[in-house]
Amino acid sequence: MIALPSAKDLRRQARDAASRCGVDLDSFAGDRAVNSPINGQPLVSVRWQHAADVDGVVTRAGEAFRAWRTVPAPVRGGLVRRFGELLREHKEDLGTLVSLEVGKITSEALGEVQEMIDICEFAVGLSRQLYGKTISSERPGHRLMETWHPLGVVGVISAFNFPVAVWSWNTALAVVCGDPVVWKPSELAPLSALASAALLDRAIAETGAPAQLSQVLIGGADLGQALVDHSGVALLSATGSTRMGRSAGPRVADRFGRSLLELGGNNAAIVTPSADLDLTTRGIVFSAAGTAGQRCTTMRRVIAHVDVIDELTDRLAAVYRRLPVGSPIADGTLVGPLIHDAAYKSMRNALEAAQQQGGQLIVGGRRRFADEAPDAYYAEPAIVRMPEQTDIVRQETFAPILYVLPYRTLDEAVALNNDVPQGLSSSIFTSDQAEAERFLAADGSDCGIANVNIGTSGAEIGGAFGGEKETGGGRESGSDAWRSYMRRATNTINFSGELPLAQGVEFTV
Ligand code: UN1
Repeated sequence: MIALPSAKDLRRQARDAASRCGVDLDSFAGDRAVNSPINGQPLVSVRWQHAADVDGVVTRAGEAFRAWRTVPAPVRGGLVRRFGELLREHKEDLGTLVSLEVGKITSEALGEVQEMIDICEFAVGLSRQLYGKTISSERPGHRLMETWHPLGVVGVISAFNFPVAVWSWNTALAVVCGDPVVWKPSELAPLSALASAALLDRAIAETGAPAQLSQVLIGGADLGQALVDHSGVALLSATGSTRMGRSAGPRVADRFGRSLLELGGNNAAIVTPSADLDLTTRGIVFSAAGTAGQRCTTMRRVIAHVDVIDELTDRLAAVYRRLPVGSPIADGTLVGPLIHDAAYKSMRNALEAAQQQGGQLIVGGRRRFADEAPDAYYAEPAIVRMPEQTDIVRQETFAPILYVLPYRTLDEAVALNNDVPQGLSSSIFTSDQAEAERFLAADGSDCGIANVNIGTSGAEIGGAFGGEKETGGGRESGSDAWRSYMRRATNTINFSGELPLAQGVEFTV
């Protein structure tokens, strides 16, 4: 049995939460249903914009850019500070919308909003730290330096699984870097997008920043395509499938735009014989089953030493058997629904393929609550023991399937970790420092994120986030990811009163 609130109650919750954030959903009413994965029923219907609208939106963003780029960066930080305060005030409202629209359990939905608050704090500090270098010149009486300037309009395409946090990583940085943002959220999650954007609009109005600094495009893939191709978009930051990135990346490059891609992951943990299996089990379960396996950082593979693989698999299976699957807004649930029927179908297909390729289904994989909620897709997270890393294991299936593979030597384990097309996140569970260092070394994990004794998901905002190979190479969020949102100028300043040329060149007439 699943205790589901009535469809009417879910609709009321969505409406109330949006309204508290300043969004009157009636003013966006249209013919496109926004379904809740909790019951598979419409929460509300919205109007979609058209590709023809994009040019005007980008042009207005360009106007905002020309005003905003000369505002001092610490003043720009003031806007982000106010936005962060509003996010704190409305954390529960946004969390509710995230749960209703994409099915995240309450704690993870609130965690997503916390990431938004955290990146705002980071960006406010950053607004006084957009440092360039001073470099020694080879010529007397000269100085070299670099200056970082605002880049231009930033287009953000975000995915359903982090419907608001990924936009805020981009937006908080872009705004302090002097750039306006045009956002095309996932068509599956327009409500949390409208609510987040309304809070930013309020901060913009209160601080007197240009109104068109933040704009949202509600609609389908054609809007994203128009952003990809628009020469007025200086940076396109896109999160989604490798297929989407393979199309968008070259098109942005073709017009000499900049892109920041955050695409698929196929993240693994290596478990060595010295690993603390209690901690390892907890770390794996959160990363593999959390968010119903729908994070790009979700752990999809465990590469376990032959001496521990049986015990580890037994421990994982025991925890999986008691994982509470159910309504994401009910107390105690840890695994909510998949986003839609296609996600469930891809899970079923992958499980079938894995078994054809020699895999043994250890636990999970069944659909739950199909009688009470025929249009919602709740699935038991699955564990499949694989004899080797077959084709299906090398693919990213955006669902909670964990493949467990054996290894004998650490070199073999590292090779398996790296032998997938994606390169986002990875971890090693070990108590042996040499093994940990080997995993983190130049010939270790080839991923953008490599962890020790924690899972692959749930990164903090302070580090740069992103990965290599088919993950797309982009870095968002913390560290020096801000540089993608600015252009660098190298300046040579001559205060010598002479004109010596570099490289000893003589050119006197
Ligand atoms: C994503 O799934 O697109 O590290 C982002 C994590 C989160 C972000 C995931 N902080 O799991």
